[in-house]
Amino acid sequence: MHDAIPDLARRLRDTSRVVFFTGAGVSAESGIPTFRDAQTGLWARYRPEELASPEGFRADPRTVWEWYAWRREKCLAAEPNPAHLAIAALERRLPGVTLITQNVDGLHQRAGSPAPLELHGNLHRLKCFRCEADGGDWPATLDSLPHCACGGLLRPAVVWFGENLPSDVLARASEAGLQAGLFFSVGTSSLVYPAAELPFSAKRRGAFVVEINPQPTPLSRHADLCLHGPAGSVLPELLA
Ligand code: BV8
Ligand code: ZN
Repeated sequence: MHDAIPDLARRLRDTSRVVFFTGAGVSAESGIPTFRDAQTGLWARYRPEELASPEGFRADPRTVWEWYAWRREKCLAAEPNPAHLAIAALERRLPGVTLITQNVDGLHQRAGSPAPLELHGNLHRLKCFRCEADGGDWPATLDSLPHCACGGLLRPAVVWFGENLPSDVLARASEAGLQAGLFFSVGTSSLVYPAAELPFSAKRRGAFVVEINPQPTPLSRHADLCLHGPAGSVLPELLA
C-alpha cells in the first residue's frame, strides 16, 4: 500500500470535483498495446504518426483500415481491467467525477463509465472522410473499403495527428480540468497535445495533481504526487 494512499483517500472524500485523465496505459493490463511500448507498442511495428494521419489515409487507405481492424479486434477481445472498473465504481459512488480519455478503445464504457469525454474519438465509430457524416457500423469484411452515400471513403471516427480535437469535447474537458480540486493523470506519456496540456492547466488553477504511471513522464516533476505502479493495482487500492 503506497503510504500516500490514506491521505489521497481523504482528499477524494473532501474534494467536490475530481478528474480522471487516462491514456493507453490504463488499457495496457487489458492487453491493448500502448503507443510507446518498445517491443509490442503500436509505434514499434507501425508508424502511428503516419498511419494515424489524414495524409497516411489518403496515401494508403487500405493499410490504415487494416491497422484499425487489427486494433478493433484486440479491443473487442479485451476486457476492462481493474483500473477501468475502479474508476467506473467511483463515478457511481461520488458525484462530481469527470472522466476524460485519450483512448479510442471503448473500454471505459464497457467498464460502466457513463459518459467518458473521448478527446480522440472512438475506433468503434465510423465517419465519412469527405463530409464527416456518421458512417454507421463497421463493415463485416474489408474486401472493399466502405463508402459514404456522398461517395467519400469512410474512416474510423478517431482524431488523427494534424487534426483538431472535437471542440465541444475539448472545451468540456478543459472546463472540468480548471474546476478540478483533484486531478488524476493515469497511464499517459503526457506527450501528445493539446490533450497533454490538461493536467498542467489544472495544476496552475490549484488542483492537486496525481500521476499514476510505472514510468516518469514530462508531467512527473510538476505533479503533487507520483504513484509509480500499474493502474490496475494502484487505482483499486486507492478507490477501494
Ligand atoms: C492537433 C487517436 C491542431 C488515433 C491519437 C510538436 C510539438 C507539440 C505538438 C505537436 C508537434 N508536432 C505536432 C504536434 C501536434 C500533435 C502532437 O502532439 N504530436 C506529438 C507526438 C508531439 N498533436 C496533434 O496532431 C493533435 N491535433 O494538435 O490539432 C493542429 C491542427 C492542424 C495542424 C497541426 C496541429 C491530435 C493528436 C491526437 C492524435 N491521436 N489517438 C489512434 O489512436 O489511432 S494520439 C494517441 O497517442 C493516443 O490517443 C494518446 O493521446 C497519444 C499518446 O498515447 P498515450 O495514451 O499517452 O499512450 P503512450 O503509449 O504514449 O503512453 C502509455 C503510458 O502508459 C506510458 O507512459 C507508460 O509508462 C504507461 N503505462 C504502461 N503500462 C501502464 C501504464 N500506466 C499505468 N498502468 C499501466 N499498467
Ligand atoms: Zn460523405
